[in-house]
Amino acid sequence: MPLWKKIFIALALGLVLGVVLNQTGNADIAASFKPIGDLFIRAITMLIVPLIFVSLVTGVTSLQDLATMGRLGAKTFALYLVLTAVAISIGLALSAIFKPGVGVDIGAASASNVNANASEAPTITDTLLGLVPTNPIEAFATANVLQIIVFAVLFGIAIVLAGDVAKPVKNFFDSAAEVMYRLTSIIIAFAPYGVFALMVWVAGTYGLDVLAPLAKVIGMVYLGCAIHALVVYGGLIKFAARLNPVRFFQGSVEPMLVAFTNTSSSGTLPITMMAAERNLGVSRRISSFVLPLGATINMDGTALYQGVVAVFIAQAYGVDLGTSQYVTIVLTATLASIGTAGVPGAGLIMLSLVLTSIGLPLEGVAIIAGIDRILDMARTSMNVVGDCAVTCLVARSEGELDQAAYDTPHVLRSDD
Ligand code: DAS
Repeated sequence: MPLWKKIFIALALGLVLGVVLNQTGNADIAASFKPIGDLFIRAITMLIVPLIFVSLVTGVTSLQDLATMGRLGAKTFALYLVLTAVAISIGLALSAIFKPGVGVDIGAASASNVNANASEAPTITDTLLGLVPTNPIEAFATANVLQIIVFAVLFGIAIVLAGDVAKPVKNFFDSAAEVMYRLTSIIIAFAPYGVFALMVWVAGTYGLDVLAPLAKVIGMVYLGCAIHALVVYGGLIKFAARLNPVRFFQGSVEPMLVAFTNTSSSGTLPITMMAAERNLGVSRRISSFVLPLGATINMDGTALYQGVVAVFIAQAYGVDLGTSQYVTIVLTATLASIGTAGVPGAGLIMLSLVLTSIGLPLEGVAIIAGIDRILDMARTSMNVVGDCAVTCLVARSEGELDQAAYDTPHVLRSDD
């Protein structure tokens, strides 16, 4: 049985068992599943730093020339930024049309939530300066993914420029990347167990009642993500890449489901890279460059969520937003999503940046905090699907997408 089926069954069973445990007053039993899910997340997280570094270095050194890398980088960044702005606009439009915040009882909603200690969001300047590591070892030790990416790209460029004298270093990284991919496929085999345990814990902890007062805003985020994925990504895959969109979503299903349960783009990255290569036929050269970048700076789901929630909070507090405030939300949420780390709950922290930019009360974050995990599941899943879409588009435009592999209904298997 292909891995995606095992993961989907695990997710469904976990959801049912979690809801039953919650409804029968056994939330403590559901909570006992969390360590199993955490073990899986830790195992995947263990891969991130070495996998990103060696695969990026290998990806860069495999580029024939630096002009190619410049072209790749320009395409990748342009697609990431434009798609994020489109995602926010969809989120804003949905909230403006369906008005999820009108009539919400702020007292009840915020009372049911833990106090959101949304730590101070970094300024845009801090985010840009912070891209350059003052100590690469510290960047590795603290898993600062953006700094690792910057160092890996520069390190790879230096290998290319050093020529033959650096051949042994290039060969080392080529084989190290192979080893890391093999290790990744070993750990991916445990995804169904991790997904099952996480779903039991989430469904058993949150149950259905906490969702009631905020059901509309949850619906808006999920609807927005579905529209953006199907219409925008599906449309680009079909009309820009001239590929079968159904195969695209089939090929993205493992990262989509794992991201849905672990709510971490970075934590899903090893699986996203395997799926891009094995299911979607993207060359390792492209995927090892585009995906690590995407896992940290491309967060269409997060941006859409911030668009929906900012308008929801304005409506809940009876604040009418003007055109300039909508424009501010688009710009701030786009930049905020670049600075958002690919870890659980990061979008909630960046939400304070968006709310501050348009003068909305930060208490609004407390309203959302209690259901943020539910929202994080959808937005992270879409963040990852967006990364897969851009990597397909870039690979296709570079002639580095294996059409035969893309069209083969081969999906990741746990015995790969
Ligand atoms: N959970 C984040 C991610 O991993 C997204 C978010 O929190 O908005 O992509």
